[in-house]
Amino acid sequence: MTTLIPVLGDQLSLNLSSLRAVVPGDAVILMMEVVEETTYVRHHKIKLAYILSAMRHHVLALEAAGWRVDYVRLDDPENSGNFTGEIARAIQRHRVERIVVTEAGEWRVAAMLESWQTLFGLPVDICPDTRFICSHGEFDAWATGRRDLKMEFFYREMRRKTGLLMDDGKPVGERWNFDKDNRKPAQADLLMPRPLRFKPDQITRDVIGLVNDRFADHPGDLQAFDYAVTAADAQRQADNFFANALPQFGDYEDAMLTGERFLWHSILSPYINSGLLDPLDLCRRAEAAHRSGTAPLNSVEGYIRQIIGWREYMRGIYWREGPGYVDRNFLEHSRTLPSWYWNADTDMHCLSETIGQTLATAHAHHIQRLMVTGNFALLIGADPRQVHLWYLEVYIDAYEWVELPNTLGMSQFGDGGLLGSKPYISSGAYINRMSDYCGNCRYNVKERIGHDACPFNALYWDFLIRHRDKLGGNRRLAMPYRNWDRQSDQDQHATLEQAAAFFRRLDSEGKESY
Ligand code: FAD
Ligand code: DLZ
Ligand code: SF4
Repeated sequence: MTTLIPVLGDQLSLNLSSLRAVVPGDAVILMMEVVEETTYVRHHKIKLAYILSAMRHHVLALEAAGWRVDYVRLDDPENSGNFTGEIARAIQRHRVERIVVTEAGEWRVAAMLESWQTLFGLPVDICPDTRFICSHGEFDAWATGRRDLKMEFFYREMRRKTGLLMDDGKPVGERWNFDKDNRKPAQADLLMPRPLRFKPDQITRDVIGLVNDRFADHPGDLQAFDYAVTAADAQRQADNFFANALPQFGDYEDAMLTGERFLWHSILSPYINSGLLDPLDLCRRAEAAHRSGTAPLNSVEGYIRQIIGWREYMRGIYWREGPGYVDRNFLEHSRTLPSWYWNADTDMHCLSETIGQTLATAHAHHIQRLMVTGNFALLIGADPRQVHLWYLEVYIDAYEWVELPNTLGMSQFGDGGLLGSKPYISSGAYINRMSDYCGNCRYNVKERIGHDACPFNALYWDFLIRHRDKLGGNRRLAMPYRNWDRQSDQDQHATLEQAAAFFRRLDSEGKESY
């Protein structure tokens, strides 16, 4: 009799709670490539190749650690196509007496795990996912009874809990948050750090062939696939980040540059989210870099805040808000996302850069996701569910627990302000301040009206006016509404007419130009 341990594609850690609950000799690990997971959205080809190759490499790591692994490939003719079907088949192959599994990362799969005990008549132990710092219970205890679920207060709890950047119970540098220091625009620089590139080995090449064959209609292509697919290579990527980029991570965290995809970001989210890297370990390394004098506090605090603050907070919100969160649509938006979100064919340079690099690499950094593609989708009133599915599809690090609250909550204001006290919208001025995109654009960022005017400018005001009933009382928007009210009737009319012309064109031809 044996224990079956299903290990899902985002659980690629030797330290997984389910593995710690069982002795290797008594158990068989089941890993499953299944069509339901590969197609619940049209995942970017790079995301598919990354996950499947990392899963195949993880078998080798598990076996080296003494585990017996039963691995089901996508092209196995008997493959049932989903997790539950594969558990049923594995129960036939092995004399299974119980199942031990680490909890799933999203509601859809959690429901499957919950069904197994009744379905198979076997005990099923679902272990908490200890790769996260904050358990569901702790998050609920923190959130319950609070009127304001601001991330900042949660983050301070996590600093206290982990002891990261704390001295005698006080934050290092006597401030919790150095975000104000982290808003510098960047200049192209030959000495800019670059992520390491990993040449695909035979396992990855096989997976690339499989993905090209079976998922030809998914976005992206695999010619330049260079992500790490093992824990050891992911660690090398982390070493490279700490040695070369962390010191300036903070200063240029919000900056964007044409042709520069990575700047001083870590590009480690795919590895953290799938289990190849441990988030707390990365934070301790960042702290050590500060304490040894190799990285300044604004960078290190900023980096740690993203992980023990934003990342943990997003997960807490996802599970607390329940499976109905995905249906929220506070602003009642319903416009179809323009088709050029899938081919970057737009004259707006900020969008063509961000979408172009997303299609090429399955990555864009936070401000590109929030203030370019997210901002534009919000300004045009795109259906938040469609926007969510786009982000889930195109980014290599996208799993619903982290993508949905970021997209629907933070970026699209779909939850009406649970996550942010006001919508993340801006005119072209913000993009111009934080990037060099506007200098390379066919539109003029300083203009609001006319053939060459930057579309973001009129759309920004149109959004505020369209939603005045819902947003007019928001204290953080009082200034823009005052500024609008000071404008002449003629200017207001011209602005709204400019936006209306934009929408007519967008809706009839899918193109944005006037
Ligand atoms: P860095 O800039 O180097 O940041 C360090 C780490 O902090 C990241 O590796 C990541 O683990 C964490 N982090 C930073 N910001 C966030 C955040 N807002 N939420 C959660 N973790 C964060 N991140 C995902 O991991 N998966 C997603 O599907 C995802 N979807 C997003 C959708 C939208 C609309 C927005 C605005 C942001 C989204 N993010 C998502 C957050 C962020 O954009 C990515 O984590 C980041 O760009 C990953 O690149 P990096 O590893 O270089 O991050
Ligand atoms: C995202 C993904 C993909 C594309 N394929 C698989 C797969 O074939 N097998 C697998 O175990 N996991 C895959 N995953 C990750 C799962 O979707 C992920 O584990 C769940 O989203 C967790 O809830
Ligand atoms: Fe984007 Fe407007 Fe700047 Fe063009 S001018 S890059 S559309 S913000």
